[in-house]
Amino acid sequence: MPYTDILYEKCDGIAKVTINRPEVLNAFRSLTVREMIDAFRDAWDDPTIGVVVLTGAGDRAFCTGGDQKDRDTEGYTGTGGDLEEGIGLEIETLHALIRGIPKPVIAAVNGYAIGGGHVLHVLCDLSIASDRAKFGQVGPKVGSFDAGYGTAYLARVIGEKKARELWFLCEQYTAEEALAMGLVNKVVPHEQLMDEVERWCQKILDKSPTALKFLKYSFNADSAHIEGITRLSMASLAMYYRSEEALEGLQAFKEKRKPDFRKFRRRD
Ligand code: S0N
Repeated sequence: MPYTDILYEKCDGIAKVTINRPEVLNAFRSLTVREMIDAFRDAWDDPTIGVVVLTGAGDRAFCTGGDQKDRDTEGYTGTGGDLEEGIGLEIETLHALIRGIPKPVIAAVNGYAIGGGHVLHVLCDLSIASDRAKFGQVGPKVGSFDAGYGTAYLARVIGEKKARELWFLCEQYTAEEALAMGLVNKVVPHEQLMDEVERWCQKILDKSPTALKFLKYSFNADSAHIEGITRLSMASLAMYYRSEEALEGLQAFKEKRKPDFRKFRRRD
């Protein structure tokens, strides 16, 4: 499959998926997600591949989540986004693949990991960050949320208090702060990121693939119920996107202004 929105390379046991939309800080649209799904399925099927690396093109961003310029009251509507139900992105399938692929997935976080992009790195088995990387969730600022893996699994990784802080305050955290809260495995100088990731890949490639597969399944088993929460979350997100409140967040982002959510506060 020729790709438009991603780069996909395979070399010496390593499959590398690069989100290639630097003009929007590697935000993903429907087509991007479909291409990532295709690449992850290929890496799953290919017996020569032992580890997958996920990263973003350019110097500024890993991924900044859903492309807000491709979103309207029906959800995400960009190229390839003709899903009849849901938010217009096959994001649940992508999340399930990153978790399910029986090989370690390493996020090489080369810049902003924000919103749905932050969720992607959280779902990867390991995260190695450039010292320039920035982390955060922005959903409540832009009229969106991921109340599945984005909340429940994040809380497993960094604890309930920090996870709630990330979502309720929508602030950005440095790579060092991310390391301190257990959100990433290692921070390295920006220029050394891909060399360090390569070293981690080689160490993994030397190990028993079957042992790694069963270990990954075993780690996943304890949080497997979150898949059900994710379904609820995406279904409610599709309904929320149709609300005036969500639209205010979206419009404010597009108009580069502060959203006015105060008028939406209700008794329930
Ligand atoms: C990343 C931020 C903080 C960077 O700010 P900075 O450095 O000031 O750069 P900008 O000038 O803002 O950005 C450069 C250009 O890139 C565009 N751009 C950046 N991010 C996006 C994006 N996500 N969609 C579309 N365009 C984007 C800018 O507009 C700018 O373009 P020009 O030069 O033309 O003005 C800052 O950019 C920022 O805050 N970005 C928005 C991030 C965002 O809103 N992400 C989506 C967040 N959504 C959620 O959290 C929802 C939950 C979720 O996880 C999810 C679940 C399922 C499905 C989808 C999502 C999802 O992510 O929406």
